[in-house]
Amino acid sequence: MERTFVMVKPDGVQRNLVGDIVSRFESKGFKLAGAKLMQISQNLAETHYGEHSDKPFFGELVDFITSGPVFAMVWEGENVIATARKMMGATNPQDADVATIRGDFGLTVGKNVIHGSDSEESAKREIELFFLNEELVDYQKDQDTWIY
Ligand code: RTP
Ligand code: MG
Repeated sequence: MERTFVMVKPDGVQRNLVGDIVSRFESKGFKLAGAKLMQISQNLAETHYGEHSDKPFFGELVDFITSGPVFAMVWEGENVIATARKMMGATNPQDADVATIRGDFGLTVGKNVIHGSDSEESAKREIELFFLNEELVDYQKDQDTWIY
């Protein structure tokens, strides 16, 4: 089954949005495979956002993502990578549809509450970057027979 990396950014943690965000993914039918509250180091931030190292906002992005704890998660389920991105909404919360996470909770692109992997390759890379194998759990949930 497909897995993706999702993280509540420091603004979402400070604004007490972790519970709501976890709840949305649970209610949708996805299964949590791993989760932890953590402080991202400078080095991890620069690696994670490496694709943006040439962008003018790179410094700000690294400062922001290391400015407080994040809530890192791995979610599992059919088509979870694309569906998580849909649930998050557009990068700029001002363009994000209502009923998406960024549409409901964000106002500015610099503080847009949540991150989610944008492709299969990113998901694999980011899960490996943030989680040890033994931090991820493979298990059955009774609800799955009512979802699939
Ligand atoms: P993310 O990686 O955080 O999930 O967001 P994303 O895929 O929707 O957007 P991406 O293009 O990967 O950009 C990464 C993060 O950089 C910040 N950003 N700032 N000031 C700006 O113009 C600007 N553009 C992007 C956003 O916080 C975005 O989430
Ligand atoms: Mg991205």
